[in-house]
Amino acid sequence: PRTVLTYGTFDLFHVGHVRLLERLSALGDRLVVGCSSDEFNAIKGKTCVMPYEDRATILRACRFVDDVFPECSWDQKPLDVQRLEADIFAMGSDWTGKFDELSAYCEVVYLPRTDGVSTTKLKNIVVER
Ligand code: C2G
Repeated sequence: PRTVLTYGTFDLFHVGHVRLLERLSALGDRLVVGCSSDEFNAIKGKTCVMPYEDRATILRACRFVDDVFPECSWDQKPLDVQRLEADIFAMGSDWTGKFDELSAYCEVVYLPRTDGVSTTKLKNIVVER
């Protein structure tokens, strides 16, 4: 099956994530997501509201996602592409150009981000008591 591979933290799962995963799933028959582990997020300098298990469970519940595995380092992508026999590696446009070296293994695609929504924005919404 034509396999699409992407990675991300997917904290506070929101419509920007859904719209990306929806478009990615339309590029092939199977969409596999490398979900950043809590330890890797610390390396990325990101603090998450939700722990890995919750973020992975939510991703698995998404109709567009076929499988989820942990992303633990920056340099596991070539191995993942080969292990999963991915045909396409794709990310949102904030990553444009950053993973072009993967074109040695598969197609590399960057899709436009969804403006106006982000985990950071959601985190900063103060809930009035
Ligand atoms: N995204 C989007 N629109 C938004 C927010 C995010 O399309 N409004 C996309 C991002 O471009 C990314 C994916 O959703 O492709 C996941 O976003 P994050 O959870 O912020 O992922 P990130 O921390 O960028 O991790 O090795 C790659 C990293 O793990 C990517």
